[in-house]
Amino acid sequence: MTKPLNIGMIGYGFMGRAHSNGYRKVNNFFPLEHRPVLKAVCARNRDKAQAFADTWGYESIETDWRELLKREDIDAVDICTPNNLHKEVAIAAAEAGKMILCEKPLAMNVKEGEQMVAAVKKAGVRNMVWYNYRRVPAVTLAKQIIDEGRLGRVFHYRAVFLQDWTISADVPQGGAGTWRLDVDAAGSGVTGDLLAHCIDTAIWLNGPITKVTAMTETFVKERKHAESGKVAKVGIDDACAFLAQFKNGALAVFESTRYARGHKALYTFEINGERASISWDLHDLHRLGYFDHRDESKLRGWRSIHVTDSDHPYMGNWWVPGLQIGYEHSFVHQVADFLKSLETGENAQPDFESALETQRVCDAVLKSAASGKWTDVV
Ligand code: SOE
Repeated sequence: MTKPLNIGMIGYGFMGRAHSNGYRKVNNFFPLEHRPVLKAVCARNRDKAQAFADTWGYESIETDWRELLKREDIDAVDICTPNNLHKEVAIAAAEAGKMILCEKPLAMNVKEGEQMVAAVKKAGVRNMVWYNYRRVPAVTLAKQIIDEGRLGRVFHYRAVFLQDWTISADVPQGGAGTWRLDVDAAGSGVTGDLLAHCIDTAIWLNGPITKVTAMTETFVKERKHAESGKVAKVGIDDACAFLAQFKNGALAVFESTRYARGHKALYTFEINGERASISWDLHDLHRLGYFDHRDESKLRGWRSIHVTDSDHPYMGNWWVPGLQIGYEHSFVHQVADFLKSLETGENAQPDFESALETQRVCDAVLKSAASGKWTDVV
């Protein structure tokens, strides 16, 4: 018999759906001691909360997150709100003794993140941040290849995350989905929303980033606010590019924008080492590019590894070799790893403390863009 883990979900947007889907599927594919039970979903709007509960099978609804935290039948709180609520909810959840699964980025800035880390440590509650791309099997395979030392010394890391959905000046700031354009709700633009993914993966694969130099641009300077209806200054970065150095000496180039016409969610990275290189592309997420200079020269070339074999990360739990999975499964894997952490006693990664490292890089990037200077990650 599996043990129930009662989930209280706060928020019901895109990520609320992605996480709920993960909770619902995980036990069908991963043998685990615990089983998520969709106990309650919380949103300010009662009708929307009820509609979400009906669609996803939540047993009950709340319209005030504080009431959700008071409930004794909730074991774990999933924070899927806009970023400006992460800190307050997470600290209150920790004080209420709840486990916390928080959507990325951890916080609006490092100061908030530090308070959140202190709160979960003090309360001794299990915690995790949803950086789902680590759990795409091809990305996890990249980690294994690197940890096996196959690349040798790493020289270069290159990552981009490109979108094009905010080019029109008619896209509002604030409101469902478009809160990502409102600096008061999001904290930053592409830096916290998209580069945070690239940075999390980069630190995981190649170690700490020590310094950065960045530039940002806000192409559309004013937008109507969806809630007030008033035209207001846009405070987020629409685009950001930065150079970085890792502690291991490798050089990095990162770029993100929501103005790359034709790209919807093009997250790619390439790593060049002394002996081998790796590349990955979210639009072809089940493949990993691998080049090994030690191959016999007449056969040497970039391999395109179809990461669907049963000895590839997570894949033994899905279909038969050759049949691929997709984006949604990265969330199923993250739930599986979280539930596994209840068995092992170790936090599933990244936990708040580890996600704070990504936040430190984001803050350094924004600071550097403002000052025009190289900035240490502190
Ligand atoms: C923004 O469009 C967004 O949905 C991000 O918020 C997600 O974190 C990213 O995975 C996809 O793009």
